[in-house]
Amino acid sequence: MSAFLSPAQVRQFRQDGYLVLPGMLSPESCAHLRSVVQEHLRRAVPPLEYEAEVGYPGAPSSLDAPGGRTVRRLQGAWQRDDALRAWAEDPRIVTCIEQLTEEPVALTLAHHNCVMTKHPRYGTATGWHRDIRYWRFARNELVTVWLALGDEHPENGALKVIPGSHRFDIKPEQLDALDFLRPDAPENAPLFAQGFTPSLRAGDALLFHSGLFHAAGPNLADEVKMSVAFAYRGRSNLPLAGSRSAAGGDVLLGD
Ligand SMILES: O=C(O)CCC(=O)C(=O)O
Repeated sequence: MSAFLSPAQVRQFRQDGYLVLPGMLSPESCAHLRSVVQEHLRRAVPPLEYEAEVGYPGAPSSLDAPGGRTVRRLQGAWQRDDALRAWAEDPRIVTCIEQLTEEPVALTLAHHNCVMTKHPRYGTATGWHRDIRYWRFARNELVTVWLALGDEHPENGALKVIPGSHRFDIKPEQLDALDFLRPDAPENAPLFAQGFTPSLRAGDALLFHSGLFHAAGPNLADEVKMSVAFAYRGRSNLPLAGSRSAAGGDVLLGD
């Protein structure tokens, strides 16, 4: 198996549950992807998910309310555009995921597979959660690759992570009905205190484990924040039959 990550980076991912890979895309490639995203937003190319549909606290109450058509996700990113597909299948990313899963890999089309667009004003915060909460696979061992198309920082709603939290045992009472860490549970206060915002510049990729707790704030800046998110699994980590994870299909990579 070829290598892109150093042994130290693989150890760091196993320990912390995330890893930043700086400069994975050139400024020109990022600018091209941003222009693709802007054009798809302008033409409202489906499939789209709106803030009103996600329904997080502070979201517009309906599609017809002020800000109701604020796009949260351009879904079907792999199917949407050649440049997005090329990024999803980038041989460097495939090699990284092979190293982390220690086997050949597949891209899951059911989850993420989107461009997250966090808009000023109507783009809402996301509570602390593990992506695996609504994914159904044999093992909690998927890896999300989050590509920043612009700089991400706390002011524009960058992702925060709790390092090492993919290894934490969490009691049911620490979670709400949607499996977010409850803000009011006393046991969660020390976890929130460990929250950390990895610094991401345009073209950097953040890899994180499907069991890592992460969250994000609202966008208090002036420009839309755009991030591409794809999720990968080792090929032996199959989606459970009959689940939404299985229904979305996947793409075998690295052949
Ligand atoms: O950008 C955000 O608000 C966080 C998105 C996220 O964590 C998710 O959709 O799983």
